[in-house]
Amino acid sequence: MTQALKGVRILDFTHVQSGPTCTQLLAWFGADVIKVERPGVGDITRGQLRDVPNADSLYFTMLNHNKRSITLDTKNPKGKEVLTELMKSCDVLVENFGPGVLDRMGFPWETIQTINPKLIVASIKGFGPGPYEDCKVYENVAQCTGGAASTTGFRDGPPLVTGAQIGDSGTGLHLALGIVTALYQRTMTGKGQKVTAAMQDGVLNLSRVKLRDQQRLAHGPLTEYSQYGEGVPFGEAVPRAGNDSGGGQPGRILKCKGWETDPNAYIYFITQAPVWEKICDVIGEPEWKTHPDYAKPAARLPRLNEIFGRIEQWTMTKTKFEAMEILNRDDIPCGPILSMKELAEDQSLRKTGTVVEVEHPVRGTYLSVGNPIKLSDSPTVVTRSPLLGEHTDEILKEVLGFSDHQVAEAHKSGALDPPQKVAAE
Ligand code: CAO
Repeated sequence: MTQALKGVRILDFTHVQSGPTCTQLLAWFGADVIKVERPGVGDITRGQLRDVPNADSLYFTMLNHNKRSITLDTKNPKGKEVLTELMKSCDVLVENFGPGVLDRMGFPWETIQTINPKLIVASIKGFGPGPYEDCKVYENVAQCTGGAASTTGFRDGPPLVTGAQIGDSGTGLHLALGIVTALYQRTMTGKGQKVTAAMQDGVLNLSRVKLRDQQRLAHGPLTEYSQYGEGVPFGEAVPRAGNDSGGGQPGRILKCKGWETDPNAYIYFITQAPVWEKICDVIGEPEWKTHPDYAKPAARLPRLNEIFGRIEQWTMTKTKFEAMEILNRDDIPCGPILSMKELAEDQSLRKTGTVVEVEHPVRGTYLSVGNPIKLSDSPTVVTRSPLLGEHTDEILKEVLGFSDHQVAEAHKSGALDPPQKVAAE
């Protein structure tokens, strides 16, 4: 079976997390992704948060599967020449350099268009045009400037960032969609175009429901927020809502059996209106089905703390998995708080390829998140990340048609490292 993006070649100029997540997805869908790295150094994440001496870090390996690596000093004249040839041979250039880097390298959009008018140039920056466009940005800066941090956490605590990398991986996902869309449009226009995704914009897009609530505030209190039931007045901006549900069905994180010693013995419980009567039966409050204070969703809103307190009395008598099983028999939406340890050991995620074991010649076997997007006609096989410059000669010969002599000349110029030999595979 062939893969969806087979035949598409990506010039991958990305580093750290946001860009690499995008190109990794494209590689998983079958694109030939050529990662261009600085000689001697490579992507900075290769050496960050190292757990095994001299091995590429998990940070790097988990973001760069299914790619090939070429080292190239793009500030060296020979390096620029090779880069120009690569631009001619690729369909998409993806980059997430700091603002202005590509221009300073000598490759502004106008120049790239003359090199290859069909090339799609896809970029991630921290901000779009505006006061902050020249700023460098990392994950948490994006979470803070995109509206996520101000709406995450508890009302009486500081803003919080989330462990989910919505600024980096979230924007990578946005960019990947932009790229395949531009590829589709190119099939009709024959032309490349610029695709940009700003991390602030990506985070704001994912925080969309909070901008919804910002506007609802003008028309009255946000009745599904617990502070409404607590009689705490709302201010001018959307407050932090703890674990309140962001949707129309109130929900909370509740303690389960063992919470005193297990930091993850909790369950998310949603009091979905269509199953309210079943909830009343399960928790042992059948009279709430008809009681005017509890029977209808609107009546329950000012009493959410009391209601969830009562439900929690029940969840505390069950483990999170027992509660999940009992509640799902009645179609009551809920979800146990799963630790990373539990997810790593989850056999169903292994079966679907969402969690995969990967072999690496230097670090051995490690776990990774595989492709979370499943295409029935384009299966993903996760292969290990490349060593720094592992495919330099292969790419020069196979993609650019260099002879052995030309490859030797390129190495002499100092623009590239000799390719790394894979020790034992
Ligand atoms: N050969 C020669 N030089 C190279 C090179 C290569 N192969 N690859 C990169 N460089 C050079 C660039 O030309 C640049 O040089 P100048 O500053 O002289 O123009 C230099 O490396 C630094 O590039 P950078 O600004 O992208 O890297 P940084 O480490 O200083 O900043 C980051 C990193 C992530 C803050 C910045 O790239 C950025 O803001 N990117 C956009 C937003 C983004 O994606 N952030 C998420 C990162 S993940 O949390």
